[in-house]
Amino acid sequence: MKMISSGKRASFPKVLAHVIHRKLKLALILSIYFDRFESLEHSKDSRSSMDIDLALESCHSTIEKDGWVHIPKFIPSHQVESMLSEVESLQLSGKTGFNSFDSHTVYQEEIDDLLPPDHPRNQLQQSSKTIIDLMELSENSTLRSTYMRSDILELVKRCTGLTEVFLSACPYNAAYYNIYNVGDGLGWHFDRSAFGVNLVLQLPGGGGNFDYHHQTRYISSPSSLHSLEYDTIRNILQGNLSGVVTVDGIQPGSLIIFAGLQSLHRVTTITETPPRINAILTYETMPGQKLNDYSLQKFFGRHIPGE
Ligand SMILES: O=C(O)CCC(=O)C(=O)O
Ligand SMILES: [Fe+2]
Repeated sequence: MKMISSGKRASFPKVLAHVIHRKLKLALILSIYFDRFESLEHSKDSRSSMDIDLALESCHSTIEKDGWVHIPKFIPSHQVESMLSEVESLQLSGKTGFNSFDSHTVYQEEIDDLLPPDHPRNQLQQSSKTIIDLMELSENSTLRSTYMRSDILELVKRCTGLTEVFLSACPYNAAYYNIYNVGDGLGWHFDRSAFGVNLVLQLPGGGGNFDYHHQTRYISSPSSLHSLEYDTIRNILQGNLSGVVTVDGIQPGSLIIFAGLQSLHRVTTITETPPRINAILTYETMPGQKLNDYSLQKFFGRHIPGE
């Protein structure tokens, strides 16, 4: 994790060595977990299960402390390749996705007419990117099957500490490819789901940092808005990045789980090719939850009739 601002940092080589060792161990255990979860469940290999339990507990405490966890090398490279080929063949077949170039509030809600345009509730962020959504994916899509994997659901549940995790009921944003070309980026925003799950597939040639401000607000539902966080948001939108971290060390195959509903985050502008490509998996805390129409229209170019 890289502090953007002048935050405190432990810089002792020993601490660093310890952290690196812990991270590598975590990555190893969890990448094994990804491939062997089903068989472990059946074989009850107690030693490996114990290692996995420890790794998951460690992810959980990292999320509690920082609001996000980065699991390097989570997806094996053949699966990364398979998803990148899927993107390429979708594009070749004309399913090039929806290119958005739009402004939005950080809440991903309509403007509040009772407040001025420069109020943090209303201030607009400019974003652009391309989304190839779930509806575009074939029945045997690698992303679709990855999204449905019970081991990933279980992983998300245990890392976040949620009692239950459900697949999204949205036919578009449940799982999608996010493609950022040069000049694209995603402005500061809160997500509409409690946790974002991001599979990194391709790094951009330059830019495209994932910046994150932990626990900008404390809320229980996506549309609760209250004044407590306004000062913090105003500061961040004015460029005062105190408390903002850039998630570093990301590589193709990384998995990042983050509390995007509570925490302001953004993707900085991509400055060099190749494009930044990732897959977003949307899991919800309640059955039947869907993305709101505001975000669907802006980022997916979709609308669910009657909503
Ligand atoms: O692309 C990313 O790294 C983050 C995407 C994100 O925050 C979103 O889609 O809401
Ligand atoms: Fe987000």
